[in-house]
Amino acid sequence: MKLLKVIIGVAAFGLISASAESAEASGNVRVTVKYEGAVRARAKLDRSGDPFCAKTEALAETLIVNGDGTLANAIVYIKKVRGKFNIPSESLKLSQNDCMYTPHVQSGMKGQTIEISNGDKTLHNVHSYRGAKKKNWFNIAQPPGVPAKIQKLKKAELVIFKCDVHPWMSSYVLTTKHPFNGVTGKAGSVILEGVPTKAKAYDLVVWHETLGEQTVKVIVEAGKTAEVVVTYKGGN
Ligand SMILES: [Cu+2]
Repeated sequence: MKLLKVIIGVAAFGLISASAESAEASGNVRVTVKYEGAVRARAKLDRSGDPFCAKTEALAETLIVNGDGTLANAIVYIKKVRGKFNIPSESLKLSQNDCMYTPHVQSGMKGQTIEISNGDKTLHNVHSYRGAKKKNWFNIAQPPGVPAKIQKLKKAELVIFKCDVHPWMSSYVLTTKHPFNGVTGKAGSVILEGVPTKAKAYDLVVWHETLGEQTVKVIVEAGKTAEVVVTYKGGN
């Protein structure tokens, strides 16, 4: 009986290592996010309520279209990827400088920590909301000079950070169970590298804070880079 168990154990181990080997084949996905529609100048934020914040000017970040028609601050991620992936030991960083959250949008992995700091000579109040239902999460005051708050991002979800003192301040952090996520910047595209190949197409999600979410299919082939273009249609 004991021997039989050992044999079954070895057979199961053989299966696991075989599937791990096949999972090593991977490819890349390059996602370019475009915006079609009228582009208006970004509004200047009214920050007169706080004398410290009023010293500097800042523009609204709700829609940032690059000069080449691509869209910044869109989160790109693959919905589900099988396998276990290492969680980066480095914290995500969220700073409050000149009364704005920087970065405005970022992505990381479930289980990663985020370090929230205040570099301003004014009080900020970090109020966070998590998941699709925007459930209240932690809410802390950060007066000038306090040490950074380090918080673990325990779930794969979207977290929104707001400031109860300054209503124009907001930041978005999306975490996934794998590392295949990113945020478009000035270049308007993201490369997801080393995505395991799969016989069927992956669901690829693009999210933007005001333009919403789109899901497209992408097939990842070994050693190749799949090119995906996702377009948001804006108003006239
Ligand atoms: Cu604030």
